Amino acid sequence: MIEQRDAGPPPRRGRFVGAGRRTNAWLRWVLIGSFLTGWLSFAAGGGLPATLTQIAHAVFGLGVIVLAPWKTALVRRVRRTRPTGVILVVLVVLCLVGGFWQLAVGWRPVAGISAIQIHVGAALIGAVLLIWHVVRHRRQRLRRSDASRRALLRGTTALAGVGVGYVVLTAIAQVTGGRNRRPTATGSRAIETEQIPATSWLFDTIEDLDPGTHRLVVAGSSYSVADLTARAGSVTARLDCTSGWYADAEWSGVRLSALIDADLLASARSLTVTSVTGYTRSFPVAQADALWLAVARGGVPMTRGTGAPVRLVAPGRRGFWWVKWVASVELSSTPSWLQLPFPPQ
Ligand SMILES: Nc1nc2c(c(=O)[nH]1)N[C@H]1C(S)=C(S)[C@@H](COP(=O)(O)O)O[C@H]1N2
Ligand SMILES: [Mo]
Repeated sequence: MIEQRDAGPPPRRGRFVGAGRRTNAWLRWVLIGSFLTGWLSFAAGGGLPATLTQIAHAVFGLGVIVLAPWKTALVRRVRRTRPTGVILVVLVVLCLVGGFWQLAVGWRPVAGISAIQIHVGAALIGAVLLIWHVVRHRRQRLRRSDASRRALLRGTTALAGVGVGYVVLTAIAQVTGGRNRRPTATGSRAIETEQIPATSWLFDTIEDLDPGTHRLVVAGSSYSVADLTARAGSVTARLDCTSGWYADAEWSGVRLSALIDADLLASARSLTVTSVTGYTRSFPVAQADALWLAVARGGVPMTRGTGAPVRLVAPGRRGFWWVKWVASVELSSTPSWLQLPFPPQ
């Protein structure tokens, strides 16, 4: 629509610049929205928060596609394209392909690389380049005339496009990926318990600990793996990794509340679970009842890649909270929200 109206002869340049300003402004906000909702959807454990962030993320992602023809018309007018611009386009395309691949196919890594890894990797590098790109170009402020009736109409059309796209995407996600593999609220698809892969959040090492000698310290008391095994109960929980798979399993373990004195717990604000690798996550003490130190999965000890001999089971939270190779659980007076939202390793 815009291309036809605005790609006219030079005298109409003023109007063209206005359309360009609007396109760039929209695109900028849509990309920022995609980035932020992507992280939010990693933070959401499930249920309504996950559903809402997934919808928002999809809407922003579709917004990028809807704006693409307008942005293409703008880029065509640029005399000299810079390498960063070209790389930025490639990254946005890679990111979209990764996202739609996960949506339609689910977790199916090729050469050890998953769709979500491409999606997030492209988004992270793209975000840096985007900042560079925006800073480098003269800041285009929106003017009052940018909110004209025509602009509003175009905005409505674009929104309708996004809406239709969302319905189509949801339908695709429901019918693809095989039977009983519909995505959940977080967008993950089921895999068998036995297929649970040894998964690192980023670059953590895989530990090889001796279950016979490994000891862990929980709020000042030292426990062997045998101590925990002797007291273990069972909990069924869903391990839902942000790389796009989930698996339900029955874990054997001990609730943290059963290992920590109630008065000690009441005097603290958070508890910090730390791996022998240094990987660490903190939780509100109120959740001590629903956090488990697990020694077995499906009745057999875990493999070394999946956290043997002791790992955390945190039902309702995404996989990156499930600290593997636990070395210690410490009480702290610092609130748990004062930690990095995602582990740095
Ligand atoms: N120490 C440590 N624990 C960790 C991780 C890690 O990299 N290091 N990765 C987390 C992530 S992202 C997930 S999804 C689960 C994966 O558990 P799995 O190896 O049993 O699949 O462990 C979590 N616990
Ligand atoms: Mo994960």
